[in-house]
Amino acid sequence: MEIRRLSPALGSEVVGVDVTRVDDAGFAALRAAWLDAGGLLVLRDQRLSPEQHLAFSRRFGPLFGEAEQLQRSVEPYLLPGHPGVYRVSNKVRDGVPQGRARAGAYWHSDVSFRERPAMASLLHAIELPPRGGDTLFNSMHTAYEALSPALQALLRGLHAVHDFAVADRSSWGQVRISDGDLDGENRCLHPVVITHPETGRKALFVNPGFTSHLDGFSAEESKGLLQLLYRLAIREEFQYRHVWSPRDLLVWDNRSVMHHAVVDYEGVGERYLHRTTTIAARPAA
Ligand SMILES: O=C(O)CCC(=O)C(=O)O
Repeated sequence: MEIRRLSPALGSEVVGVDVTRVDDAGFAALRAAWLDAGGLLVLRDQRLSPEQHLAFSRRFGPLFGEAEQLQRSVEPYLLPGHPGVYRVSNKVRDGVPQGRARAGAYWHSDVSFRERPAMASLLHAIELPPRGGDTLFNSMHTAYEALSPALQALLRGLHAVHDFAVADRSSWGQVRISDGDLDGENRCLHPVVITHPETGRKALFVNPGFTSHLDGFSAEESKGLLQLLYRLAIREEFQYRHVWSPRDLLVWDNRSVMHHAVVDYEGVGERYLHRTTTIAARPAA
């Protein structure tokens, strides 16, 4: 197995590994490479059935869709017979969407609106358009570390409300929210700065996709401060842009990475990917 860093801020590419055949020592090496790369691994050329994708994902931890349900509005997009697999796609067959179209077309950290949000997300490319459909990743460790000590100290004492209802606004109405999704289980409070439980590195933990407001601030103060943080965090030098190849399997750590799908391929071609999502412990300051 060969590991190559992809960008200064985050990401490593791994070639020469078949994730269906890694033994425990191989998995420990992959996991260490993942953490070392700031929480983003690109595993090339993985031929995976949904069962193999799920089996590899479970090695990272319990899955949404299996150990705990995701929000109801994603149910139509789960792979029939495999509720742990969420389909991201612009394909429609006989009027039936084959996955969520325009999924994640805004900066976000998966499922941050739950008390136990997402840990690893594993996205596998099955069909890709001839061009476009890249995904952007941003290191929230690097973003935090680049802030002044004075701003870091202020942020370390703060909490933010994350709310799935915010996705409706951040996606310009593309994310349809089912009634049962607004009953409180998809809204919670997290520290604004979290400490990665495995590496001890601190990361900013707010995102435009799901963060509603800063606790204890006026609406205007909260909006201004969050916009400043997003502007400071989403800088090109903290990013890696992934240009997909068929059979790529990407594993990102939602405790340290935000991501953004670039939906520039409508009318260009069909895109179809499978995502599995593991459940993190409650984030701690
Ligand atoms: O389609 C992509 O590239 C990313 C989708 C996404 O943001 C997600 O699954 O959370």
